Amino acid sequence: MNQKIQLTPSGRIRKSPYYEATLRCGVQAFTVYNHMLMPTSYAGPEADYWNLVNNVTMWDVACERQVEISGSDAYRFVEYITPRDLSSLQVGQGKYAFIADENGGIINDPIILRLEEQRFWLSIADSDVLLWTRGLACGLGWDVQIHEPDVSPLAIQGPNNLPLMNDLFGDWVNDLKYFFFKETKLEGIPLIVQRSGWSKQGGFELYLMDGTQGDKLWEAVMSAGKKYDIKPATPNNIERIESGLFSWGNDMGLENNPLELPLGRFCQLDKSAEYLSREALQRINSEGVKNKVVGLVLGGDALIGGCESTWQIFSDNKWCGKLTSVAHSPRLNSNIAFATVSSQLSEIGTKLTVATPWGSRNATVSSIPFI
Ligand code: THG
Repeated sequence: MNQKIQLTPSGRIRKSPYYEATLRCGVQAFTVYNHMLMPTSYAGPEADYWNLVNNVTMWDVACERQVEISGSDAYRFVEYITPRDLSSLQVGQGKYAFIADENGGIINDPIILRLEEQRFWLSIADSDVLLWTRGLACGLGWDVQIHEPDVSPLAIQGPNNLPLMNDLFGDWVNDLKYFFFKETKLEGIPLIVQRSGWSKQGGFELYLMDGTQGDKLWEAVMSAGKKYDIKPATPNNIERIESGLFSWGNDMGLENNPLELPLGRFCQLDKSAEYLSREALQRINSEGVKNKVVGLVLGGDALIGGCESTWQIFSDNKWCGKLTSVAHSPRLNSNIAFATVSSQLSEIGTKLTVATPWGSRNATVSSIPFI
């Protein structure tokens, strides 16, 4: 468990345009996400957490790759892959949506950005959406072109994000509503600026549209951020669990369907556009969902360091699910987690037992978000 391993570099593990900059800033650990190195720690999970929660941070999230869909059937195709109704999605707006297959399985949970009437970006979590959408488009025979553009997001997150954004871009950013975006330039660097980010601390994402200028963008933000004591950081496991943000590949995947998550507002099963997962999801919805993704609070000492793989969950000594993410919340002073459990055990207040690597812990189903 405590043994540190090394990753063998090769062309299959891509480097972000901010890679060199993150090394200069003292990055301590990476994961691999969309076949790209993604920083996961600088000062340590808890110190990074306080920088994010108290101040302002910038994150290399170039691994949130874009899958661009264009062509005369682009809108029809994007509606086809999601149970979310996109009919009100405007040019210049994004929406969070599930991509679901013919069984209702979750392929990914991107933000879908509408760049033109018939041009979209799927800003994806960690799965091979490029390949899946290309295969689907080939089978359908529709007029869509699909590729991965040279786009690399850099996130600015934390309560002091706005004064920094104003210094960088001016006052217009104040009027951007959540998930809306605008194309602009910073010192000649082509960007899309969106009010978004994988935390609930507020902020923006700068989608760099020229990978050769990653270092220049990083330094421009860093030097403007000095005044605000900006710190390099990363998507933070503690904060995102507190905030109820789920991670594809951890808290959900192909074996889950969107109805198992407490995110019903992102599914309109009777939307008018045709979509691939309609039959499966309507059937699951009428038969009843077998499993639910829930929040858990675990008793006992602080569980530091998350889980490397799932932990099993029991009710009356019978297996009933698995814990998929865990952290110790310094603000709540408790151990908080996400888990998938049988629906009949998903009521708030239900008592369960989790088998951790350090022995059994009592757990109680709780509402999400935790904060
Ligand atoms: N930014 C960008 N791309 C991404 C992510 C991101 N791709 C991968 C991953 N993150 C996608 N997952 C999410 C999950 C939740 C949210 C954003 C991306 C999110 N949710 C808000 C919530 O749950 O309250 C708001 C959702 C809404 O109201 O529409 O922000 O972070 N570029």
